[in-house]
Amino acid sequence: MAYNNGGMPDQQFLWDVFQRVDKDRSGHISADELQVALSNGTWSAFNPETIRLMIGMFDRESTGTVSFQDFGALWKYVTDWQNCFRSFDRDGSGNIDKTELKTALTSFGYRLSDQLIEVLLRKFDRFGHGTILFDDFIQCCIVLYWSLNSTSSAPEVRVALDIAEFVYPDSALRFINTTTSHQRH
Ligand SMILES: [Ca+2]
Ligand SMILES: [Ca+2]
Repeated sequence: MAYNNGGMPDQQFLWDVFQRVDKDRSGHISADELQVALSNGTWSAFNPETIRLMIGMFDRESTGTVSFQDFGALWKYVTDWQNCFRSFDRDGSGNIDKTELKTALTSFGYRLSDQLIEVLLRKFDRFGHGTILFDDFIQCCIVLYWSLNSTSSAPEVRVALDIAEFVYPDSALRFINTTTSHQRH
């Protein structure tokens, strides 16, 4: 995941954005509010599963929402993903095809077979176009990251383990254990 370690935007800017996203003025960003605020580049709704994953990451108070205190980190996270997505969308088509996905995952340090790339593409291609949109790309990378960095049995991890089992029957754990070169950039 490409992090540029750029500075945070200033607080006033963030506050303006926060207020626009916080439609009901509750002081917290809910999953629904975040979903409305984000775009995957098409008219289709932003992947609710990606929203859930992101809220969960920045929901330090475990309320199912994100406070202004944590909003800056969330905003930066989304911005970093946008830059990352654009950099891997080599042909500027607004989505990631198989070749672009392979380049992206390789650059993240994942050494995956073409077969597994194909399975990931099918798994996260919500619209059956053979390509992955921005929101699904985030979900794909998060699920992959967690599955390779965790021994927990969270649902997201199970999904990725299922993918591994599909490709490598009887050897999913071996696959997980041997893919150790992944790392954040
Ligand atoms: Ca709200
Ligand atoms: Ca593309």
